[in-house]
Amino acid sequence: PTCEEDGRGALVVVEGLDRAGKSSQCEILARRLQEMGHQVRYVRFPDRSTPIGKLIDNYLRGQSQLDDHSIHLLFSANRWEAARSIQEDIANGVSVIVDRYSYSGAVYSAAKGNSNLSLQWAWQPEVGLPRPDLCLFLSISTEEAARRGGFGVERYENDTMQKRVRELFLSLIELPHNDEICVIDAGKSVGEVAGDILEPVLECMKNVDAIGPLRKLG
Ligand code: ADP
Ligand code: 2DT
Ligand code: MG
Repeated sequence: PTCEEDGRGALVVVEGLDRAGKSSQCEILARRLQEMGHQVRYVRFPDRSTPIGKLIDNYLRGQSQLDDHSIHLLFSANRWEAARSIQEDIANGVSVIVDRYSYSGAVYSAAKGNSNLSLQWAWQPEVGLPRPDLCLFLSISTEEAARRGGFGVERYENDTMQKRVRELFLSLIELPHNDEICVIDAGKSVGEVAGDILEPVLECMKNVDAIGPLRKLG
């Protein structure tokens, strides 16, 4: 038996810097919610399994060079190609936990040193995508994140980029329309962070029917 038989699912996004603990927390959260009897699907962006995702994967691994605008739009297209199935799941009472979404999309592109790509320009392709009911921002300092392991070989995994990304994330969070963002201290232990996340998620899942149908990003 599930608790959502009559209602819709919730769209919950987890955002943050590289090594903030997003993927670990998404897995724990999805498992816990399932154990509680909820229907849950875990989605991550970029989804490297699709044709568009393969182009993104090549780019991130340094196997291809792409114009900054072009790769930016591919990241967005990778969300658009998943939008319908997310909407359908939500309508059918399945909650969808998303590992990175539009905030990463806008912030990483705008953080690139030599691109003239503004945060405002970068946000535009996201307009109209399913709007998260809750966004959990796993907040961690770049120093703390660096202690969790060295940088890998992918693009964006360097100190300058991470510092710019963090600043831009924080500036997005402060925008007045972003009241659905919940800042989580991701510097705590895995178990503590999981506990801090569960509470706002359950609260959100309880309230989605009062919110009404899934909204769109503006
Ligand atoms: P992300 O998906 O945000 O890049 P991961 O969940 O992959 O982060 O975690 C990155 C690394 O940090 C992994 O080695 C993971 O085991 C470790 N880690 C995750 N959360 C914590 C935590 N709260 N404290 C210490 N290490 C953590
Ligand atoms: P993972 O390590 O989480 O797979 O991220 N990125 C991600 C963007 O630049 N734009 C986007 O829209 C998204 C979703 C962040 C891979 C890298 O891709 C970046 C890190
Ligand atoms: Mg991850």
